[in-house]
Amino acid sequence: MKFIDEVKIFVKAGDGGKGCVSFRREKFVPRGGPDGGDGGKGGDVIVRTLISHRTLLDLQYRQHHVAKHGGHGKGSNKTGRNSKDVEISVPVGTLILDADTGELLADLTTNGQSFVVARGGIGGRGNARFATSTRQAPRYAQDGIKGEERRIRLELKLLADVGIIGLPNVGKSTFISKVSAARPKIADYPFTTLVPNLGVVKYGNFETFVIADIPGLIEGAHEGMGMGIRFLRHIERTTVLLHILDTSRESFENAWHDYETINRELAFFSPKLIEKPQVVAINKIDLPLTRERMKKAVDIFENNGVKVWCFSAATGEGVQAVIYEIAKKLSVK
Ligand SMILES: Nc1nc2c(ncn2[C@@H]2O[C@H](COP(=O)(O)OP(=O)(O)OP(=O)(O)O)[C@@H](O)[C@H]2O)c(=O)[nH]1
Ligand SMILES: [Mg+2]
Repeated sequence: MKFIDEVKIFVKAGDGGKGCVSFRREKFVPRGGPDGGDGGKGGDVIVRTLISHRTLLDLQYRQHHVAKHGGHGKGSNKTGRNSKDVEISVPVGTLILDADTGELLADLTTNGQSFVVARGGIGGRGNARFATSTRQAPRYAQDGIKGEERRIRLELKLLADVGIIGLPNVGKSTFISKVSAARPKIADYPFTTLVPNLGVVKYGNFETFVIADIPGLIEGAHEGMGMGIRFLRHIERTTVLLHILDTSRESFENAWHDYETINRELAFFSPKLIEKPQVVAINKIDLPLTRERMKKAVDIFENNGVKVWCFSAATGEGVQAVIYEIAKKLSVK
């Protein structure tokens, strides 16, 4: 399924129905009073989160959402019908912004949460409402109020507790598939992951947490290199980052250099991202080459005051310790 995390749509609520001008006509009653009913309310356009929705893809194909007008009032004091609301389903974690001003209108973070993006107009009053003792036969009624319309931008920012960062091919997706039920594509080439994946981790007595696997970052990502840095918005709401390193790759020189490259790209995206606590870990220690380079890499980090874990997502060695460290950091947040 295609993953779309930003769309612009046009929404228009229904206008209120017109009030009616009418007079009672009854047999044997020579002059009936006013009996024009009120117009009905136009439908609202409402955005609502639905847990089963994972992307904003549907909305890319349907960009106009228009609710029906309220029914007009009728004689015999009949009120026009209220029109149904139009509901737009979005994933949990969707932000609603005014597309023209950029103003944030709502941030929908729980399932079933809703926000009215365009309010339907109320119906006009019929002439029956305007009768007074001195004016017993009013010949006027109100028009309905116009429904609101606006252009909105919907932006999805996934909700996860932990974000996995690192260069391409370091084993981010392998890690999430090891510790959760998520089954992202894994392959021995860079940029296998093109869209974020979420996985739920249950570890020991710790509370369940959600982990997000995102595409790999490379130097210059902030200038659009590789996959760029746009998808980093999906780890903006995390509490902890798992920073995975791979010392086995062909072009490997220095783990510290790799670590700083990624952190620079995070900083370019947002200062908030770089301030998040990181669990730093070297993957693929099942490979003899990694084992050989491990000691030196760990030393460099320790000399710089950064603790580093070592694990193998393939065999599972050391994975528990990494999860434990993440869970600990999450529980002190
Ligand atoms: N030997 C070994 N190989 C691993 C380990 N973890 C991952 N790999 C391999 O490394 C390659 C890349 O793994 P992925 O999980 O796709 O890496 P990624 O970081 O998600 O890569 P991108 O999505 O491209 O950024 C695959 O061929 C994996 O099988 C490990 O612990 N040991
Ligand atoms: Mg991947």
